[in-house]
Amino acid sequence: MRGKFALGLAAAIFAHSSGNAQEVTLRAVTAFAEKTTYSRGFETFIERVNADGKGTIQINYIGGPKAMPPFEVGNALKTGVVDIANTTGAFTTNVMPESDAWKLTERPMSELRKNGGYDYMAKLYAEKMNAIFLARLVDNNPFHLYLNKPIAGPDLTGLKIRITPVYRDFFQALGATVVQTPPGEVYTSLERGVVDGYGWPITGIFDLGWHEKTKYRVDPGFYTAEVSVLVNKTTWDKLTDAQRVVLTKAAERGEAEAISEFSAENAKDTKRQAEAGIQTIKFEGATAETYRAKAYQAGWEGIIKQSPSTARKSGNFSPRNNHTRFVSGDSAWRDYPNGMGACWMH
Ligand code: 173
Repeated sequence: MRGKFALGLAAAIFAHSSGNAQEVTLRAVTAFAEKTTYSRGFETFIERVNADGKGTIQINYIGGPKAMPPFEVGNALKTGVVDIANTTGAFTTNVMPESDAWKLTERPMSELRKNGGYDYMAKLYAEKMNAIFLARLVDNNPFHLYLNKPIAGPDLTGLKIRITPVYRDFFQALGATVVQTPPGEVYTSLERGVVDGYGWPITGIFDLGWHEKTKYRVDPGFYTAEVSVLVNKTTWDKLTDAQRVVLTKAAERGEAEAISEFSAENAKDTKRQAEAGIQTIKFEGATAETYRAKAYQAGWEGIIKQSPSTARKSGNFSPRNNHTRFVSGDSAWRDYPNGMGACWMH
């Protein structure tokens, strides 16, 4: 009797489309503005699922930050308020501090899928966010510092810079005063002079008109942007194999396309920034190396600080050696017997 009721209820929640018990509809949100650079891959993913999944699985795209603030998406996904989300680790640190660590990866997803790095992160997403890490749709896409005041070297003393968790430790290490905002507040922050600059990847500054309020880009870039599709695990566990196949196929396709897509996008937006009059402040030689090394050192230290109960550092933080390690049992990276923890990151 009880079992029957429970089953009936599950079916009622789940098969909420058109009386067809075989077809399920998932609710989706994106943490980035609709139809902009960092939502586009997800929108293509949804189109593919909805085309391929007719009669099996459909996605109801609720929308972007107008529907849900970016920093709330992780929790909404975890609790099942939404079934599927397009977001980035920096926006979900309230639910899982280690999610921001994707920025420190220096290998493509195709390798991380093979060397254990993906498996390790996926396990953390399942445990801490009740999430299936389905596909990374942004890869090969560095972050940069954008400014309205010139700097002579890697010193941000006296400057106010817009950040998310991605940039906090690095920009603070360079002396900046930092102000966290979602992307939707960058334009007005620049316009009102609340900030002198901001962190953002190489692509996408044209989407919300920031080029109008940006004078300089600092080179080189640092880290790598990650934007990914997550599925609520409770929802996932209830799907049939056929429904999962539709999602997985679209996910694999999107992830495989990311590297070449962003190669092209990176080149396109770099050119477009120059054409829009954005000047490059270019650090070279040893200055560039120190700048990037500082980014990774501060980034690693920040991740470890965020995960103090489980993480411990051994060796030093230079990104090109194999000494950066989490060594406790359940933190983001462990010192795998073959050096995996170090090798998949570096
Ligand atoms: O700057 C940001 O808002 C941010 O953290 C981010 C992350 C991935 C892609 C684009 C922006």
